[in-house]
Amino acid sequence: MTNSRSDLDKPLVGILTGSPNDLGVVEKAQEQLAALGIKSELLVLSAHRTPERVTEYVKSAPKRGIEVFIACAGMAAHLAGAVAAQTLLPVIGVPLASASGGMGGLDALLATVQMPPGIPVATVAVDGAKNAAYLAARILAAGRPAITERLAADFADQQRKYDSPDKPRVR
Ligand code: C2R
Repeated sequence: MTNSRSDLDKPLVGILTGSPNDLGVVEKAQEQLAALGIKSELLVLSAHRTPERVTEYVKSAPKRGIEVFIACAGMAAHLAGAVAAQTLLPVIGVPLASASGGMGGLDALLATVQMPPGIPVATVAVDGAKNAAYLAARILAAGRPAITERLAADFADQQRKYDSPDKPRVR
């Protein structure tokens, strides 16, 4: 790893989701990464429905420069765990409140977060696609000052937006 990498012209994050029906939520991860100047690739792949394709993708992605996976799934959400089982790259899991039913995301949350020791999945909130992007950006920021600068600017924006010391609520 060099001290300052300037490789932001190619995808660094691989975003996977279990169904085309998830895309409305999952696209928020890709949008947030783009807002931070990070390219990503987004694919519909399923550990249940297309397991060989998941393996093929996870094994080939690092050769193309992917450094972090974001895996999103609803209901019996095995996708993030199946990815983490086949790579040493960091895997961020996004449990989804599936449009097709289920238990409002609690099913997917438990399936994603309860990984056996040694096979970690960094799990964000139900439908937390945006935070998955922020977490991926923080991981990628090591050695990439351009990402750190964008994260810092975004952080400052949030503080400005939510901090209102000049407008106390008085009752
Ligand atoms: P459909 O809407 O396509 O029937 O899928 C998807 O993420 C989706 O939320 C229903 C739900 O099944 C999820 N799914 C998984 C996996 N593949 C699809 N949990 C997996 O591999 O874990």
